[in-house]
Amino acid sequence: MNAEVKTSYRACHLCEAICGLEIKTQGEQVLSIKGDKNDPLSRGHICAKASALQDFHFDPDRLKHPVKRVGDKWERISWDEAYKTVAENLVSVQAKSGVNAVAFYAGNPNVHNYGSLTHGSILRKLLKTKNNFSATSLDQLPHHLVSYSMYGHQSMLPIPDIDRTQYMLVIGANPLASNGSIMTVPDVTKRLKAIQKRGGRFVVIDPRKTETADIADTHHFIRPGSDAFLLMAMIHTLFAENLVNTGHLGDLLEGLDDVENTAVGFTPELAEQQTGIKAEDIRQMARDMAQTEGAVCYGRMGVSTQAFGTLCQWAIQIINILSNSLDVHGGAMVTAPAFGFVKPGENGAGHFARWHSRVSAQPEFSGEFPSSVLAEEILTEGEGQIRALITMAGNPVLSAPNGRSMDSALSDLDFMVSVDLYINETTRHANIILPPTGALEHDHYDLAFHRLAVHNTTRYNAPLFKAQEDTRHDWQILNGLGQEIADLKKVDFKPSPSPDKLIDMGIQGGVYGEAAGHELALTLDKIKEHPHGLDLGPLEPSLTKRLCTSSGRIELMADYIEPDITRLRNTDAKPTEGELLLIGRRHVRSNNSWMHNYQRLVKGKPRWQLLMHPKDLADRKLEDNAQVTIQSRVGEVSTTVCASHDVMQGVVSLPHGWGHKREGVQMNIAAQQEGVSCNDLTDDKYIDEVSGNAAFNGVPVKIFAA
Ligand SMILES: Nc1nc2c(c(=O)[nH]1)N[C@H]1C(S)=C(S)[C@@H](COP(=O)(O)OP(=O)(O)OC[C@H]3O[C@@H](n4cnc5c(=O)[nH]c(N)nc54)[C@H](O)[C@@H]3O)O[C@H]1N2
Ligand SMILES: Nc1nc2c(c(=O)[nH]1)N[C@H]1C(S)=C(S)[C@@H](COP(=O)(O)OP(=O)(O)OC[C@H]3O[C@@H](n4cnc5c(=O)[nH]c(N)nc54)[C@H](O)[C@@H]3O)O[C@H]1N2
Ligand code: SF4
Ligand SMILES: [Mo]
Repeated sequence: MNAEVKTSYRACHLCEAICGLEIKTQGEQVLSIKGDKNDPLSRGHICAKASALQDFHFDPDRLKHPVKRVGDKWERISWDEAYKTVAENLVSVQAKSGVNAVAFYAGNPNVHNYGSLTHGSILRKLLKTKNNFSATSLDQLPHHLVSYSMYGHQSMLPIPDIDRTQYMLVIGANPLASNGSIMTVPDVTKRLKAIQKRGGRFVVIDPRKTETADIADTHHFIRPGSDAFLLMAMIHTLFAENLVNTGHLGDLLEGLDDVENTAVGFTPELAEQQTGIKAEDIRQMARDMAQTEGAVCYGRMGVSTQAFGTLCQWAIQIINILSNSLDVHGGAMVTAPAFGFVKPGENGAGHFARWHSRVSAQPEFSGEFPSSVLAEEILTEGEGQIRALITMAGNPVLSAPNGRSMDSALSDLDFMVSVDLYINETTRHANIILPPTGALEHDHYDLAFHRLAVHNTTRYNAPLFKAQEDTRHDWQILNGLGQEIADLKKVDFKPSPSPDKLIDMGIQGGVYGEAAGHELALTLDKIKEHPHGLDLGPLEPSLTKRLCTSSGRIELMADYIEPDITRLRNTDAKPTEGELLLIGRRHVRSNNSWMHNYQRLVKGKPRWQLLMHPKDLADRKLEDNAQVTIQSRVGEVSTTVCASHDVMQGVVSLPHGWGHKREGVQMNIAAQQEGVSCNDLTDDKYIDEVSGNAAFNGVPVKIFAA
């Protein structure tokens, strides 16, 4: 007899858009995956990756049980043996070489997995190492640092009110491919087009004419890494043309005069030389920001992962503040989530530069060092050298700058354990891999992205399938390892309750809970009664009541701003003769380094080539489709070049996350894909000098026939 057809609703966890899905199953079979039309946030939208959730679930390459590396073979071992071996090795490395000899690297999918978030601190608390790293410093660290300095909390991140804005300036983001970031915005195409339909405009600043730029009212090419000149020139214009209007924030601003001083000399004419955008266009963007009611400036990866990443994110906040675009409808506002509502006294505000890394003295942020120094901390001998590593849901060999040095660093360790689903470029170096269950086998509540969404909603996602026998969820692995380490160290340990219990407490104690006197009196059980999610209303101004700074004011000028302004004044963003500037690229059918093992997503036209302007090809006497060698300070790779008018002259674009053809990678389909790793070229010494965040964009390279 055939099993019954079952319809389930859950959010997709693959990217920040958290689209609601309607999934039909019959027994163990997936019949269809569609958009959930009744999800109040995503309204039925999905992308091509949603269907691949089933490929991931059924992938024969996905690990289900712990494995141990013996020579170049992997052997299945029991969970007990795995926990024991891992704990013994970590504890003995610390006993021999000090607590900091064990390092921890947490990758991006942790943020998409609530059990990893609720239980993530278990190992850190027990191991007490200062060598913590994560994908944050390959990405959005400047956003957190700026929010921490200005608003007093690293998670006080103003989000564009895309559904009400009349003018949106998008800098270094390509939401049509990424589906939005630090702006949870499913169905972004419709929402951007809606701006135009209601008579508004949106403008894109990007060295490539992206999918997003294609539908924008205006697109300006910009020389990679030069955005700080553009943004400072906009600030300059706002003051020079008397356009500053700080609205209801006026009384709360600390250091406004100093901001004006920083902008002295950053004329639109200087910015034109540096960025390639006409001075008059720069002035007009400043005027549009100031003169449009409900305007917002939004900048993401492209401006965060560059040499002035922090200064750019700071300047974006300043532009919003000066143009009456912060904490107003149509501008940028902070969200009101059911869990993790940021307010004074809230945990995890952050701290910065309290200590520094051993080898190159990079600052910690909230207890983490920038991942750009992980390899050197392993490879450089001396007291405090890292000898053992835990990776959890991360692939730094493909995702960190100078991936080849990361690769050799990992093979140099005394011990490595990975909590991961695959044997990939990074985890092949592990001694033990502990695989968690897949997303469809556990429940989920989105801890991170309701907090960053353009509209307040909440939803609980039940598991679709029962976890297979003898498998463990990420949070159970963390509890299991924690217990074993605690036993060896002879310290007290109480396993953390399941994530749903922790979330329920947070929701009940949150702003929609009974404790706060809210009429909804939300509990997790009440949220469960709404399988499509629950609408909690649009974003509303609230920042003034929620500032977490000790002064209770908006601190416009952190200590690090002035020195960085001086650095900018002494910078020339133009490349030297013969060099091109390398940038990255995302595609909607890919997701960082780990979704190339599903035929459905990799089929069709290859998407890993180097894009280059025809004029730059001609200058080098190269043909379209030729095999070229790309050389940077740290390495070289050879790949196919594709002529494209969509990249600015002087710029080349290569996506990250490829380069799977390496010995020992056990991802069958991925390993058949051509394409090299962009991070074999990016430079671990090329960083945002304030935060240490990786500067993936604007890396100088030379290109010639292979
Ligand atoms: N399909 C897909 N979706 C994803 C991901 C993925 O890999 N694939 N990754 C997810 C993750 S982890 C993140 S963080 C988000 C990122 O989300 P986004 O920030 O939207 O990411 P990108 O598509 O990389 O957009 C960055 C843009 O900046 C441009 N750029 C490069 N250099 C510069 C510069 O110097 N100045 C300016 N102004 N622009 C520049 C690039 O050309 C690119 O179009 O996407 C998430 N969503
Ligand atoms: N050149 C260049 N480099 C970049 C970027 C760029 O734009 N250009 N983007 C950067 C950005 S924004 C980011 S966020 C980083 C990402 O960097 P990383 O987080 O290091 O890399 P991912 O590719 O996301 O690797 C995810 C890993 O998690 C595993 N995984 C997936 N789901 C789960 C799960 O539920 N549990 C566990 N335990 N493991 C899981 C996968 O198998 C894979 O090994 O890359 C950065 N690197
Ligand atoms: S846009 Fe993101 S969340 Fe939505 S279906 Fe695609 S991968 Fe999933
Ligand atoms: Mo990211």
